[in-house]
Amino acid sequence: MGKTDDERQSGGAIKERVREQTKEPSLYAVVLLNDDYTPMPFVVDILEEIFQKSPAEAYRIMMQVHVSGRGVGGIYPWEVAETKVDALLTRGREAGHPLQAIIEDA
Ligand code: TYC
Repeated sequence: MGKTDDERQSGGAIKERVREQTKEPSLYAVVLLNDDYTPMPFVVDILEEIFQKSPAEAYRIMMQVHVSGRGVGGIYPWEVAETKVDALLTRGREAGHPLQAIIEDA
């Protein structure tokens, strides 16, 4: 059996193709949306607990959402972003708040 181009170029080991196929995962932004009813401290708690923000950063993001209508909670691979949104929606629903978030291309 003859050697392939990859085998010749890498001294017998087929390594090159593995690196060519490796890709960074696509990233997605979890965007919190404003509403008139969810209490500010509740949103700050969500940002600290689900999005691992410091208290100061959580307050800053919450106020950005309150003033401008939207703000980014974090940027993640798709499945992580979905899990964060699920957790946020569940926490909001259980507390009786209409808090919403969407996923966008980062
Ligand atoms: N606008 C809300 C209020 O005045 C606070 C709020 C902030 C709600 C951020 C949602 O994602 C949100 N109580």
